Amino acid sequence: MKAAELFVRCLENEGVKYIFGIPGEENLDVMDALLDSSIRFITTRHEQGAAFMADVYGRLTERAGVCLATLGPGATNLITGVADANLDHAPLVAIAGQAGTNRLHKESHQVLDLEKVFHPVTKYAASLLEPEIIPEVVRKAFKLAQSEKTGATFIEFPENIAAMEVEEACLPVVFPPAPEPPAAEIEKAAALISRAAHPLILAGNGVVRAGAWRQLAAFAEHLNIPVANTFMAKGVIPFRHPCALGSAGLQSNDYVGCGFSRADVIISIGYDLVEYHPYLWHPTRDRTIIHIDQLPAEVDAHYPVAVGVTGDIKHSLTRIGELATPHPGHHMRPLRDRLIEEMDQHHEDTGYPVKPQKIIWDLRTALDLEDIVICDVGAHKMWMARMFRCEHPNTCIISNGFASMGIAVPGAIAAKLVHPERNIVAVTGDAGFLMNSQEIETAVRCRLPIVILIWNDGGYGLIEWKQLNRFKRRSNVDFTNPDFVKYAEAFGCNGYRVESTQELPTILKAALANDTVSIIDCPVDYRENIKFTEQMGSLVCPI
Ligand SMILES: Cc1ncc(C[n+]2csc(CCOP(=O)(O)OP(=O)(O)O)c2C)c(N)n1
Repeated sequence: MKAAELFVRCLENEGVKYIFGIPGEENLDVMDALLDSSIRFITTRHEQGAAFMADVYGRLTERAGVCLATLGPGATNLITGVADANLDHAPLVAIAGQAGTNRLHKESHQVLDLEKVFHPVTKYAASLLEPEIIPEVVRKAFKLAQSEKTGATFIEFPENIAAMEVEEACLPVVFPPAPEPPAAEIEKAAALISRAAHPLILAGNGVVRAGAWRQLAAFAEHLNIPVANTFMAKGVIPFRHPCALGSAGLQSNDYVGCGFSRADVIISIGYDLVEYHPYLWHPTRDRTIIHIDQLPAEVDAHYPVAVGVTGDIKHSLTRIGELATPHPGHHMRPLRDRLIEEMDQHHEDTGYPVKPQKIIWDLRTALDLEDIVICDVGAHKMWMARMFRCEHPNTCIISNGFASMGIAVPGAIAAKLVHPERNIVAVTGDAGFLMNSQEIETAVRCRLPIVILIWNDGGYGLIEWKQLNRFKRRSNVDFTNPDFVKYAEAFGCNGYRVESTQELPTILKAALANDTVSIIDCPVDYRENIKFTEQMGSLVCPI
């Protein structure tokens, strides 16, 4: 068969259902072979959108999302989304066309050394320089993307190789089990936890990747230990659970920060340093840290590990839970109570523009607990991370490793493909929305009814917040917006503008009931940002 056909067979063999991307001149054979495949190609309007779709597909399924571009500019357009997946540990395989091998040695139209370009943003980058290596390269790209720590890989496919004949077969797909944690480390960890006066759990995205959230909740409940989660681990313990302290990750003081100050033993579970710098939650460097993860800890002066329990997280939690002595009560309960008071504080507020807390309240009320929100990056993300309650993991997706703006709209499209039965909402700033808003055409064309909720402040809100905190003045953060209702209508979507705070719940309900894409322009009152900083600046810990 043709090498391009073998390549597509190998992708099918890996269980690939969708490829997100843009065809080009240098992948004609692959695009043609896809016509005879079970794989559905989702044609996007920008390669960055395709990469973000693959990124979020990977987060929601634990199987690599796949994106495809042509050589040169198509491939470089993929990079932001690929880097996002890699640093956030989302499994993703990126594919790019390449010029024929007979012109790679010289200056040549659209040619870049893509293996080198992708090297810093992937775990593995390879070129298909011989048709015979296709089964190995594809298997390796998927195996590495899908093994801890999951991330991005890259395959470059020169056009002359794609057109060659080859006789090879795809390799069997095997998922190696996570290794057993060593018994001695489990015993040491259990002893430290039993002796602790104020233990605290820090749960990260690795708990989601390991599918270990039930074991985490059982562990916390049985031992009576409070749990702080990173932004990327929202929902790993249901927020209604009395042990849940909420999200850690804001760079300012917060109630959850009081928990870290008070804790003597911090049990980090599936936590990646990229999610929340250790110097922010462990400035004193003097607490006992127990590291529970599939892999040994990254080196960091503020993350000195007393005991590292590496191996299957589910197994580690169950075994340590059996051995450790439960604690009598969780003294950090007031931290949770204070956070809940704040979440409830503005739910009847009628001030306009709408306060962030009120938008979150109305959104949470409008959605079912299994519905999914994809957050973009900005001030809205900080509010959502802190105040949007999640009862299930992967119901509020936040990019907090690479933290790239522009993920929400394409991410919501991928989420709708994975979970057509759930409501999917992209929560985005006005700036992040316009970075990839062209993908609403993709959503409309593919009949994927998502809701896009724009927090409109006419500027780069988060940056303004930081500037005001640091310098008490603003530098170059303002812009003007198009009329988002007309913009929506031009794409064939339903557009809404929130003219008064009272109408937000009705608009959300109407938008969620639509069978096409809905865009809600919601003016937001970001004076709350500075108020929040001041409030947290004078925070007196309630424990
Ligand atoms: C691609 C990218 N460019 C720049 C940044 C830096 N950045 C972080 S938040 C932000 C402002 C976001 O503004 P907006 O989307 O309107 O959201 P808001 O902060 O107003 O809620 C910027 C510029 C980034 N994280 N990603």
